[in-house]
Amino acid sequence: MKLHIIQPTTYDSAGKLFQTKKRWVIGMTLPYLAGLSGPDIDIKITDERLESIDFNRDFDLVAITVMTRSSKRAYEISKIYRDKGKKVVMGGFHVSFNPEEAKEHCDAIFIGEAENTWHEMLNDFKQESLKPVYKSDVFHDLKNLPFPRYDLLDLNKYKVKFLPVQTSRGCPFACNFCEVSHMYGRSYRFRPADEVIEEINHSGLKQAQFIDDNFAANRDYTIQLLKKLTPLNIKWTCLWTIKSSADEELVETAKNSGCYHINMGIESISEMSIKDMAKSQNKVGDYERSLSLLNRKKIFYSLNFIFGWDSDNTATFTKTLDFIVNNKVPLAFFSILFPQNGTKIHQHLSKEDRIISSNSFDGRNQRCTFKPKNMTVDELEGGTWKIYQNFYSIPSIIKRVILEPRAAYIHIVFSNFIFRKAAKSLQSPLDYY
Ligand code: B12
Ligand code: SF4
Repeated sequence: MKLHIIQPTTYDSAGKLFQTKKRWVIGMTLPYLAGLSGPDIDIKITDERLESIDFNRDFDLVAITVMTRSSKRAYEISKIYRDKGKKVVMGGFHVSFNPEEAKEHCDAIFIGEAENTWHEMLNDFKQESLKPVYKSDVFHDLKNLPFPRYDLLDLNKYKVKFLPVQTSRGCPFACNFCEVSHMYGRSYRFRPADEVIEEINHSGLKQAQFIDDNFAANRDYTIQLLKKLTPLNIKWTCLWTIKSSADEELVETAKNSGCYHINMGIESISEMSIKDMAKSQNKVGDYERSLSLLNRKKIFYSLNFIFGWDSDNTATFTKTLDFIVNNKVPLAFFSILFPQNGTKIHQHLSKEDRIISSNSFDGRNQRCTFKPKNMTVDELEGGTWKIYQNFYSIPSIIKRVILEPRAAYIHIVFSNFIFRKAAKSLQSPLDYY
């Protein structure tokens, strides 16, 4: 069987398909789905960000992974294939949260994880009896996961060769905007540490990106894993909560095992906004101490912020900018709250009749899809671009970066200039990854 697995691209601010010759980081979803399919299937994977789809090439089945921002393009790709008589299946976060919408655009959808249903679908396809919906009733225990097929990628197209590795799924917290705790559950599941080490060894790469949403949510497991990682002598990066950065022993163990960079969802510097998003594990008063611990341990970090909370107003942007410039934060990413269907924040805004649009068919960056409480839509959208542009302005880069010698100096300087260019042209710096 010939299977084509696709990650659609997004549209840029001028309404064109966003494509680049190279990506910064390697993605996991496509190689992972290929690994899950097993060795008997002839697989082509296409990341449309890097490569246009050859619609004339013949495949038996097409599988598309869908994020909300790429949903418009995903549906277009599906239509082209279905018009040619091909069967198309879809899965991923957007499909799982918007199944009724996605069902209209393909032959079968997957809700949630694919591990327990993917082979059932492949068999059904061979017998020409595809079901419209595949939904697993239980979460996978994450034992014996297949290795992602990185051999199907052209690694020359990725500037930074950090191998994506997943060690856990789910999150014990319940931030009201978060899709992860809905999709993967609040019980934190993790892979056997030895299987993670085996996967890294198998890849032969000396750099890893742990793509877990909350790496270190189970401190004992993480410390055990990091101790096993130390002899491998690799460099690694992860996403964890700012709370973990206050834990001196954890940070020290991370550094000793090769930690290079940590990304954190700090989300807001306002205690009221942190309350609005039910993210009580983020203690605003502890932020500066956590950031200076990372600086002392020579770990480079980046922060993610979300704007649009009921307590936010136009002054929030100025206060946030002052905080991050004064603390010489190396890199930061700014988003507008996106109330995904099914999340608690969506329920709250719907109850107050404040949802304006679903966003699925637009896909533009930094688009506000609800009525903010203390700002207009224009103020929220404009303010988010403005803080991007001010944070990556020359005076800010000089103060935060150029005059601040620290670990990963060249990487930080280089990224700041790339993100400056992106923010100026209203393209999210995250798109460059
Ligand atoms: C790593 C990562 C990134 C990397 C991507 C690297 C790359 N080159 O691809 C970076 C940092 C660049 C990134 C950027 C963004 N990301 Co991101 N990212 C992730 C993260 C943490 C891990 C993704 C991953 O590899 N998972 C491991 C694989 C194996 O799991 P999976 O993709 O979920 O697939 C499983 C199931 O979903 C399902 N499945 C998925 N697709 C399909 C398809 C089929 C056919 C089937 C059967 C099953 C299936 O089966 C898989 C196995 O069970 C996820 C969160 C998460 N936990 O997944 C967010 C996430 C995917 N990102 C998200 C977002 C919003 C973004 C940004 C838009 C952020 C922004 N504001 O700019 C940008 C988009 C940039 C772009 N243009 O694409 C959201 C998507 C939400 C949504 N509804 O669309 C997520 C879910 C995080 C969140 N907020 O909850 N991201
Ligand atoms: S800590 Fe992060 S992953 Fe966990 S629920 Fe909150 S936003 Fe989601």
